[in-house]
Amino acid sequence: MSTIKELEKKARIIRLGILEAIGEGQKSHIGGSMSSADLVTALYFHKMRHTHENPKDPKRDRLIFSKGHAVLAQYAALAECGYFPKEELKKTKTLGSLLQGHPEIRTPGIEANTGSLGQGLSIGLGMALGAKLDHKSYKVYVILGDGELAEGQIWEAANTASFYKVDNLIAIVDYNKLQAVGFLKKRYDLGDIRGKFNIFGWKTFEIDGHNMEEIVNTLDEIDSIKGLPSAIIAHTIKGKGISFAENNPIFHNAPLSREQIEKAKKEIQGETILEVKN
Ligand SMILES: Cc1ncc(C[n+]2csc(CCOP(=O)(O)OP(=O)(O)O)c2C)c(N)n1
Repeated sequence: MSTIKELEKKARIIRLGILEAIGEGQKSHIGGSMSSADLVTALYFHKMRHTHENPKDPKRDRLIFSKGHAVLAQYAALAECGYFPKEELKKTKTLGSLLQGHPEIRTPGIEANTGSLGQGLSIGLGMALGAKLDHKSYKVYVILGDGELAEGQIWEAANTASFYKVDNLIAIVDYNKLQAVGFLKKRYDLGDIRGKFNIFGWKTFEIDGHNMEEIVNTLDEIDSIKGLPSAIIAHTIKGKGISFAENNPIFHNAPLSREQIEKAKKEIQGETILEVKN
C-alpha cells in the first residue's frame, strides 16, 4: 500500500507522462488531462484491483474515461503500471499508434471507446449491472467532465443507476469549471452539480481533487456504501501543474512549444528530479 507522499510523487510522474504524450507542436488536450491526474493516480495506484499481467481479468475493477479527450492521463498511468512500454507515449496520436487521441479498447487497459461525450456513465452502468448479474464484486469508476454533464444521457444513466441500486458504480466529476471554449458559468451553467446527483438518488461527496489524502479517503469510504451509487464532485484546476496553462481556456486543446514543455517539466518536477524508468 503506497503512502500519500508516494502517491503524490506518482502523480507528478503521471503528469510528466502526459507531457511525453503531448509532445512538441501537436494540438493536445492538456487542461483536462492535467486536471484529472491526481484522481487517476489514486485510482490506479491505490484503489483499483487490476494487473497489467492480465488486463482482462474478470475480477478487475474498471475505469471508464468518459471525458475521452483527456485520456492522456489514463495512458500515462497505464504505461506506468506496465500495460505497455512507456516509449508508446511519445507516439501518441501518430498514424497506427497504439495510443490515439481518444480511448480505444484495442489499447491494453482501456475498457471502452469513448470521446463522444455523455456516453461513459451509461457504459459504466451496464458493466456495473453486469457484475451484479454475474455475482462479481468488481467496481466501475467513471470519470466525467463538468462540461460533459450538459449531455442528457448522463442523467438518464444517473436515474437508472439509483433505481437499480447500483452501488458498485462510482462517478467522479472532474469539476475544473471550464469546458472546451470557456468557463461553465458563462457557456452553460450547470448550477449545483452535487445537488443534482443527490436529487437523482446518489450518495455524494465534494472534495479537493488535488488533495491526495482526501481523494484516497473518499474512495475508501465509498467501499462501505451499500444500496446506492456514489458520485464524487472533485474540485480541480484545469491544466493543474503547469502555471501558464492553469485555469486558462486556451489550453483545453493546444500545442506546446519546446520551451513550454521544458518549463512545464521543471515546474512539475519541482525540487526533485524524478526517475522515469522504462
Ligand atoms: C458529444 C460531443 N460533443 C462535443 C464534443 C467536443 N468536445 C470535446 S472536449 C469538449 C469539452 C468538454 O468539457 P469538459 O467535460 O468540462 O472537459 P474538460 O474541461 O475536463 O476537458 C467538447 C465539447 C465531444 N467530444 N462530444
